[in-house]
Amino acid sequence: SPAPHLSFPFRGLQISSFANRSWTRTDGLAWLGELQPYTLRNESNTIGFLKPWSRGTFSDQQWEQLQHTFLVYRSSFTRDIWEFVKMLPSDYPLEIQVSGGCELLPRNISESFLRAAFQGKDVLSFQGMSWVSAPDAPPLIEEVIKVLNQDQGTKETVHWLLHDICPELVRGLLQTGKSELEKQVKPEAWLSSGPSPGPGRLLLVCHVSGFYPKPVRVMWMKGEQEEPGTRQGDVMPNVDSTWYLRVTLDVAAGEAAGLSCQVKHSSLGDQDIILYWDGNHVS
Ligand code: ELG
Repeated sequence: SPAPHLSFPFRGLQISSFANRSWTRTDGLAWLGELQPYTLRNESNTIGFLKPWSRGTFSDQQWEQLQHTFLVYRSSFTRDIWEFVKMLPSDYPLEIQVSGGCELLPRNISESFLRAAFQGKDVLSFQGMSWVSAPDAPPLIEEVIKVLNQDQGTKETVHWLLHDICPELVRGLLQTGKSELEKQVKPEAWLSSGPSPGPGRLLLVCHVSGFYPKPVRVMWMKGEQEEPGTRQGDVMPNVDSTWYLRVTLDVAAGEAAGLSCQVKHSSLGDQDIILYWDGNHVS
């Protein structure tokens, strides 16, 4: 079965939309592995704790300080962009996405990153102690970088957030959120037939739903052999932070009997789910 998660990357995301000279909004959210502990909506001046364990091991006073840092940043960032727009040839609407975070690695090491995209393309990142432009960023980004690199105070704050706060936050969340992060929820599986792919052909559908965590392996089998025509859909979210997947196989109607769908998931241990196509699934 796929191995259970051992590492939980933390990533904070910022989405800023500038529709025109006066309309803008910035939303923030953060993920730890597959779970979302925080939100910071444009309409709100407080970080929303979405999980009972979101506080981690930080004190109320530390949270007040962090929240203050993000609120100052949000308004400064908006002001900055309005200034930068005057330097750039670009016109509204503008979309800026910033993502940053960290991951704890073995031996007490942690790895951090921060990067930003402009109109959907990477433009800059923070490396060590300074801002650098992305490989094929438009030349004018260099002007933005120059301005950003002159602000020593901000660079120190970014470094502090990435290399001190982030790993410490994650260490706390791994303790307070342990049982939810490491939970194992078994999938249910069922078979159906899909729209016929053509005359004399059947579309066999194997549905797998309700599992956590996300890694799963679902195969159509003939005996011990994987059917090469197996097509995996995308893993889709259910509303309860479990996952759903469908896997299909296009076969000649006469060859469906004896095929089975096999599901491997960490919650099942070695007890794979195996469902046999018995011809009663035709809709
Ligand atoms: N500095 C106030 O990123 C992603 C988390 C970053 C947190 C940075 C927090 C620091 C901050 O808010 C703003 O700085 C003044 O006050 C500070 C103390 O509160 C210090 O004393 C500092 O020295 C002083 O200057 C500062 O205004 C800063 O510029 C805010 C935005 C910085 C920033 N910009 C950014 C821009 C990030 C990603 C992408 C872009 C541009 C993308 C390209 C657009 C065309």
